[in-house]
Amino acid sequence: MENIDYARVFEEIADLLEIQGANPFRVRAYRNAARTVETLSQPLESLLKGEEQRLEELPGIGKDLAGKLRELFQTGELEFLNELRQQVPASLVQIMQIPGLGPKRARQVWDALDITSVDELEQAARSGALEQLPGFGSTMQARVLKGIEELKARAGRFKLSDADIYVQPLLAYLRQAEGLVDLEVAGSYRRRCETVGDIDILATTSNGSSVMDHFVAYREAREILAKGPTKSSIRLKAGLQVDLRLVPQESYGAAMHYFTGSKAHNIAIRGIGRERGLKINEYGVFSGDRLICGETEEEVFGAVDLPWISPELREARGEIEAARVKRLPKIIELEDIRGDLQMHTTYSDGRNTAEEMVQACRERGYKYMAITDHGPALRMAGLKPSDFRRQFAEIDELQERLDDIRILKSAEVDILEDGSLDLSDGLLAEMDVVVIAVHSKFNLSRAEMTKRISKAMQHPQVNILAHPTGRLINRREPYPVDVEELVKVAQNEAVMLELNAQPDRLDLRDFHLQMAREAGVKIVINTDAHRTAELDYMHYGVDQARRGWLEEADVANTYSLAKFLELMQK
Ligand code: DGT
Ligand code: CA
Ligand code: CA
Ligand code: ZN
Repeated sequence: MENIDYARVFEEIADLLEIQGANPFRVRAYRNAARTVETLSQPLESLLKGEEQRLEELPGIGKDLAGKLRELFQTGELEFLNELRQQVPASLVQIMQIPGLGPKRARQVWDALDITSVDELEQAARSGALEQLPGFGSTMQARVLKGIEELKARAGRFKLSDADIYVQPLLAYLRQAEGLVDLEVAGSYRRRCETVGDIDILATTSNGSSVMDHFVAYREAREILAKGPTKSSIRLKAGLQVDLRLVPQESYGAAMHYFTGSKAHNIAIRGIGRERGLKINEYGVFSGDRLICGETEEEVFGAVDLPWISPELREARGEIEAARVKRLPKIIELEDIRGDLQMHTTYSDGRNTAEEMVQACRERGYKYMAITDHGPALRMAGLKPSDFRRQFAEIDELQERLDDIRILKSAEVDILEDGSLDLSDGLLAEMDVVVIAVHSKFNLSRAEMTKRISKAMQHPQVNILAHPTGRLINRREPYPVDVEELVKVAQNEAVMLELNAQPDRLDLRDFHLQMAREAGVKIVINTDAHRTAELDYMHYGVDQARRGWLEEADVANTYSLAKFLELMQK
């Protein structure tokens, strides 16, 4: 089992406990432990094989939870979870994910209407039974129906970061196959889409059958869906489907191009080929029956007089036209990043101290960073003005000892319902950079929400709008907001828009980024790290930025410190 599988078990326990109405601290303990396990920098199983002592030293893992991890490791099961599952129908957990229906309401529909599945819930909502329940009403009923629709639309899609967890070990395993020559992932995974439906792997080999035998024998396969000489499919224990195709060397580039997609991009390229009397498919580029080329992707693009186009751009969003007139963007790379402008510490809900975060940023070669703990509006985690002043004094002390990195004083200031901020102008004036974000009251109308955020952006001291749409991939839809309008305000007010690199946020989205770039608005890619290891989420932000056509110059945290500070001037 991978770390994330252990984390999922703790998440499930937390969900089930929450539906049962258990003590919130107990629920939180499981969620914290899940996060610890998920972001561990080494395989949990290497710790489990060692002394239990080291396991218990992990943050949030006490004796009890260490024991549960050990039981899972040794038996593949957990008695406690099995008991919980018998007490609560599993589908209630799914119901609980529907926006508007937390654990309390999931429990309520179970008790009152005996509903235990999403289908039953949908029926109850359509028949009007749901709105009769105390505290529901017709608005909530409509919201639930919309939520169910969204839930169905995303069913079975994996976040890119989750896919990475399973794909990387699988590739390492496949590379051991006898006779393997080339091996690469195509599809949405190669285009670095924020979620993937399945994984498409291509290989060339000198010994086809042994590679396929090796593939279907993978220990993490739950099911063999198909096995043939050129294509096999398995489903991993985690539920992810993986297709492996063996292609002839002379078709490798054509197959890579075809299976990388997107489908819309392929169709457009094939159309250009047809205009020139060429047939382009996964086997190659043909003139009549004659294979002209297809061993590399460059050849395929070259056959229609185009330069090679980076996979992240292949969405039929103008890349072919841009390539034709030699205006393809030179998209940003991870190495271009020089700083990270959003992260949390133990002052608020982060797990590492300010000093540890600074050290970790230095290790990543950054020249500047901002510590952005939450303002007081955020319950549980928010800081009082006096806490900020204490932190700023600590930053001064840390800074005194360091000359290779600049630590910017900052905060993730809350945008209140009326568009005002939760910290005073006086305190904001003591900061080097001011980051603002919405963390509450998501249920405003689109017009109200846009007005609220625009007003906050007009505050003269504000520099960066963080995670502008508030969505959580596969968990929470964005709040309704007019992003085009926010881009305009950003342009007028010289406010930067964040691309939050947390793999379940990736907010702004790729097409928003393209829009911002066209308006000349600067983007900042921030990890919003809550622990040092999460600083490495930067590459997911960069992937998304590449999908958004961003070049180095479009991204504010690729500049030198001096230039970055200058960009913030209003
Ligand atoms: P996914 O798996 O839903 O995240 O998205 P993709 O893009 O990986 O789609 P998938 O796995 O169905 O197919 C992989 C690629 O194969 C796709 O990006 C383009 C190509 N492809 C699939 N079906 C067609 C088709 O009907 N026509 C063309 N031209 N290409 C196709
Ligand atoms: Ca796919
Ligand atoms: Ca596929
Ligand atoms: Zn935030």
